[in-house]
Amino acid sequence: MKIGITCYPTYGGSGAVATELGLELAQRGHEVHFVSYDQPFRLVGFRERVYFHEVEMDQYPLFEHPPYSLALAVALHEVARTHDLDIVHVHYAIPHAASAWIAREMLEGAKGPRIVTTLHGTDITLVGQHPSFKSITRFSILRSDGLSAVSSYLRRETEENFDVDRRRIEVIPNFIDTARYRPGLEPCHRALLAPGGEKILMHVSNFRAVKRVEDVVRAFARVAHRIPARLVMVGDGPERPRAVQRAEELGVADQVLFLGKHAAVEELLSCADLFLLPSESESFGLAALEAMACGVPVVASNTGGIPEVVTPEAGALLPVGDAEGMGDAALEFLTDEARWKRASEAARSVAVDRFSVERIVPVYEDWYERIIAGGDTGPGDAPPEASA
Ligand code: GMT
Repeated sequence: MKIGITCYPTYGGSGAVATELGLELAQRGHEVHFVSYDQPFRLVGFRERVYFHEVEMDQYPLFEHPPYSLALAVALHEVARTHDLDIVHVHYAIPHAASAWIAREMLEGAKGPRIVTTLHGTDITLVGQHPSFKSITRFSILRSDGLSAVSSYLRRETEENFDVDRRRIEVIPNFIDTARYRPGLEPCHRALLAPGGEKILMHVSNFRAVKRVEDVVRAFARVAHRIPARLVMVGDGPERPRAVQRAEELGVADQVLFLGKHAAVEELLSCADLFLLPSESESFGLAALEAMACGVPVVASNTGGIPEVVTPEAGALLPVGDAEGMGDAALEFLTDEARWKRASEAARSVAVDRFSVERIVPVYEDWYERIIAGGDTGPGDAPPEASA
């Protein structure tokens, strides 16, 4: 198959999943064309059958906001036409699903690629519900030939908020390369991160408000006041200054390391003792799955799709905002070696048994094949239902 993939190239779960999927599909013999405004952050090095097409955008003084959606539509149209794509898979609906739809319309009757959209999270739960985006989000996802959501929770949200028939939405969970993300990876940076042999708590995110990074620090402080511990914060974003300030207020600043963005997070995760994900909302929680694959127990918020990933054996789920409860739960794992070991093994098993590349990528291939076999009468050709 010839597959076009569009995603956000920046530090974030949807771009990570899209890139890993593309690379894995290429390894399985498909030709994969990434189309985005920048090289996705996990797309590094040369790979056979993998191409990257940068979306060209001219700056013009009239544009306060350059019309990226249109430039992306042109790029997708061009790549679909010149490479005769079978399928275009867009990750995160806004604006990618609309751009893909325009690109296919531009083929003007010529047989175009099928379009599939994977819903990842805030495209449905937050941004997509804003009045300035809601109708176009609904229109464009209904025009997709296939729709997938990364969790059952997200499918329910889409059904309820966008009035989309749930039978139109496949739940295809995110996946993980369990050979790359594994416990005991070498080189392990434990001695550098915690030179005094302290326990290592870790958080990886894009530090947006939804991640509640101050709660990460509050939970950590609860632990650090009881046992020798270090908090390693990986990633960057608008809430970082608040997290720094909170660490100072709680008297733990010396024990918190802000490492900034890292593409190879597995090198860090595999030397963590506990992962914290106290998000306000999370449709899946890919970062938690990455930690679990490395055998790291997770303490997280009991919200959204997180319970579909973090099982009670692999960690602990607490109400959103209960940072003290999260700190106490973390302490229970970190002060009881047998309990920690059971949770670590359970976390790894969940990742391997339910979310491995080997298990999930063939599900995507089957899905593409079914959609392509559906010919010209896919649901994307049906007129969208009345606006929500
Ligand atoms: O939806 C977002 O906020 C962005 C997106 C991203 O690119 O990081 O995150 C979502 O997609 C990830 C991959 O499927 C999920 O693991 C995250 O849970 C989800 N984020 C939210 O739902 C807040």
